[in-house]
Amino acid sequence: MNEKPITRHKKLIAWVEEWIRICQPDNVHWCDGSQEEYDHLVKEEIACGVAKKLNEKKRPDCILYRSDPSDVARVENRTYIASEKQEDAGPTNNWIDPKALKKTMLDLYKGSMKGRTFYVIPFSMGPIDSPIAKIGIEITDSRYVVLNMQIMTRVGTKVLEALGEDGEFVPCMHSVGKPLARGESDHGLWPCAPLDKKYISHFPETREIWSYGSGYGGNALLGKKCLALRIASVQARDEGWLAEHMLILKLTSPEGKVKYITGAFPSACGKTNLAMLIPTIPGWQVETIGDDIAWMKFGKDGRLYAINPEAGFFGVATGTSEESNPNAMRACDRETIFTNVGLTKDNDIWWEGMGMDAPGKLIDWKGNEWEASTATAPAAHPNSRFTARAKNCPVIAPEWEDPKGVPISAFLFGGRRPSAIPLVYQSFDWIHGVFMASCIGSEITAAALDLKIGTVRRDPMAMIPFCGYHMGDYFKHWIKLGTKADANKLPKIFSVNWFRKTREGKWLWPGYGENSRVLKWVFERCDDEGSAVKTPIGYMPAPNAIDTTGLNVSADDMKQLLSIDREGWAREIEMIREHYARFGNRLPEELSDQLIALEARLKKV
Ligand code: GTP
Ligand code: SPV
Ligand code: MN
Repeated sequence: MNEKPITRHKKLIAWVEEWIRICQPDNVHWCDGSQEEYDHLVKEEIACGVAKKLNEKKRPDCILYRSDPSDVARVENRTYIASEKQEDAGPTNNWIDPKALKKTMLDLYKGSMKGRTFYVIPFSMGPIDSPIAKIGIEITDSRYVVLNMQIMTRVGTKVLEALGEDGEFVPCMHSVGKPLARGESDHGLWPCAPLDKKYISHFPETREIWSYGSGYGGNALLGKKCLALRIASVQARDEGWLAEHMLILKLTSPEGKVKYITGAFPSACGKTNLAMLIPTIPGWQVETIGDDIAWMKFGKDGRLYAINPEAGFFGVATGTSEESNPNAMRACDRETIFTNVGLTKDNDIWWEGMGMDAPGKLIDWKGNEWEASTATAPAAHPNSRFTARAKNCPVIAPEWEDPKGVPISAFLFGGRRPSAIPLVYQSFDWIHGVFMASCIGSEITAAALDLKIGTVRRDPMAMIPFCGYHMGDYFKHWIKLGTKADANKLPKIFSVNWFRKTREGKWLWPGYGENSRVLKWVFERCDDEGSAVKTPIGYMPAPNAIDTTGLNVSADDMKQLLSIDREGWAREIEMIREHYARFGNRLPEELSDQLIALEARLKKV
């Protein structure tokens, strides 16, 4: 145990001491980020029964957790942006007065760590030597959080060294909210508080994060959505950069030319899969820079450079298979934490869509016996996850930790849209692209606990749950960045939709590796090559511009994927109008003008 601070940062020490007084833990440990520390914590978790060691031969250094059934995903209706003024949180965020919220939460934090250890996790979002990186310090009483943070971020003494005696950090406070009485144990169960006691709170003006009651994913690994998106988006607005819910991939052509492309899709809509894709078209190569978050700043050359602030993948397990994403499968061969998947008889893992039948009887994510033939519910929770190290991904790009980032050529925006939205189209210019991104819609997935799965909601830039301020101002920020920049050096903007369905509910587009065909067209468009036709909605691939050699999609289906559905777009216009009405006078005029212009163009033809 490192009980004493391994830093001389006075403000940090004072902050930690204050929380120790409030939370009254039994022990304190400053994390050094070492392998020994990781191994020791794993041993403790296995000894107390909350984690299970997996088959060492099949999955070396892997463990399995089963969470509480009430604590399986982000909880959007318990997530707060507590800005001083309500209007600054905007219509898409939950707001509580920061003083009132702190009072409520302080009452909850009082004595909340009794019987537990108080861990201090110094972490860096981004390579420690990157000018784009930021340091956070997370306090937590969850060993699950410490272990996951060790994979997802850069943790430990080296971060404190970089922080020095007066460096800036984002304070991140977390407790699972389940104090233990003397002699009481968790009995091998996942500790958390009931839903109405969970708070995932952000104080944007003071750049603080307070999380209480949940141990799962984005609710508890505070570097991820809380810091790297909700707080960072506010910092990015103030400092003139972008913090986005985007994958970053490196695309190499058969001629060896390289372009970096980002993609913003809502939760569980295909970022990890696209970031690790294996192209089906010969000679093309995709490598991964990041799978969930991009921080982007303009370089001296006027181009936009992106880093992946994370060091691992907190990926959706369900549906990941040797066929759909072999690179993700390889990344979780070793040193991986699995959460809420099925456990096989030989201590391996299994989930729906893994590409093979369940091997006999399993233990499901709730800890019950499970058999495929009699099961009434899935063995793995639909939002079950793997936490894997980026370095274990076979296609991680050698430059993924380049401190200056990689120059971005294109932004893709998309969502799950069974109808209307074509496979791909390109914006006329930056503002039109911002317009497209601002009205992206997507069917809701299982990544958030409290929403109705399957209904289409508008999710601008895939940031609805993650923008830390008024979304109208966020649109303004996007417009301003583009207006100030050299238009020729800005990323080109595309809308993509891998999720079109037939009337019978079958996928119209095979997706996954076949998405490389769309990437190829995007690549060519970035060089002003690749033929396109100007349509009312944007530039669309000219007939035969998408390489369909060897593709098993009929010409009719291809036509449907790349046509403009008049009725669908008429409905779309109405839905965008409704969506825009939410932002009142904080909706930039440029965007309402874009909507009027789109409507006029659609009527003309
Ligand atoms: P978060 O980690 O929640 O942000 O999700 P993500 O955007 O990284 O989504 P991910 O790549 O994990 O995919 C989520 C689900 O969508 C998985 O079940 C995938 O199998 C499925 N999926 C991904 N790409 C495609 C695609 O091109 N076509 C189809 N039909 N499904 C896809
Ligand atoms: C998402 O929901 O977009 C995720 C998973 O990437 S979580 O870390 O829980 O936010
Ligand atoms: Mn995500």
